[in-house]
Amino acid sequence: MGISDGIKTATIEGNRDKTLLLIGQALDAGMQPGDIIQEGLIAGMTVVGERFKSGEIYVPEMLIAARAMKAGLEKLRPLLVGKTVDSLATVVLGTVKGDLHDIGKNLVAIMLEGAGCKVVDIGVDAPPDRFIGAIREHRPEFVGISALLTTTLPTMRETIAAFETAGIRKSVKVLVGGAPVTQKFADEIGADGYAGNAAEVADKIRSLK
Ligand code: B1M
Repeated sequence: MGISDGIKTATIEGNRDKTLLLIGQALDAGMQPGDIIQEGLIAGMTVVGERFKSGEIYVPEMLIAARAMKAGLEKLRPLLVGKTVDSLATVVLGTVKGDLHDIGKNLVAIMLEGAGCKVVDIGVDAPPDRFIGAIREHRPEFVGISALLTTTLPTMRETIAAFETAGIRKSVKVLVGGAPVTQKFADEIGADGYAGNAAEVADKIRSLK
């Protein structure tokens, strides 16, 4: 079994210590952090999602796997972020109200910091008012909204509508993303941009600046 398969299996099992140990070994062997995330951690989470969907595992197992993945991401964070200057843009980033998934958002934050953005992370289950407060306080050029549930997609629309009502919509560019989000949906709700994965978000920001 290859080392990325080992990381994938350790993530599926929710074995935090083994995930961290194998990530260390993968780095020592010269594997790139981005490949470790893609072929190990995300590959593992994909299997976890499939098993949950088929009723093979339940929420607690999903949580334990998420904990292993988060620990792995934190270990890799310094290598991905590096010593960049916050010069590309300021981005307020959060997961929409009603949605507790934050691994994808955290990965977006890491990739944005790595690309030289200042990220203001407002966390999960973020109501429109929390976004609006952060926009007023930090004056970002961009706002990133993440959603992982089909049931929280309408809330993404409501969040953008709340920016209009608060009179701040024109002061920021809104980017949306997350597994159920599509370019078509982003267009429908009046977002300025959509990114399919964490790596694409920085490209989107560069193209919209
Ligand atoms: Co949840 N969950 N979950 N879950 N969970 C999913 C999303 C699900 C697809 C599983 C499944 O059924 N196959 C399903 C949603 C189905 C749907 O709506 N269509 C689901 C469900 C149903 C639920 C609950 C309702 C379960 C329940 O309680 N019965 C519940 C909801 C809780 C809530 O939010 N209110 C729930 C809870 C949980 C846990 C708390 C146990 C845990 C989250 C832990 C955490 O995040 N701290 C969890 C997990 C771990 C998952 C899966 C297995 C993994 C998610 C993940 O972290 N993936 C997930 C199945 C899956 O995705 N395979 C599932 C890895 C991550 C890197 O990918 O988040 O997609 P992702 O992020 C990507 C892109 O989407 C994109 O970039 C990232 C990386 O490239 N991206 C952006 C994300 N945000 C972006 C923003 C951008 C741009 C790109 O711009 C701003």
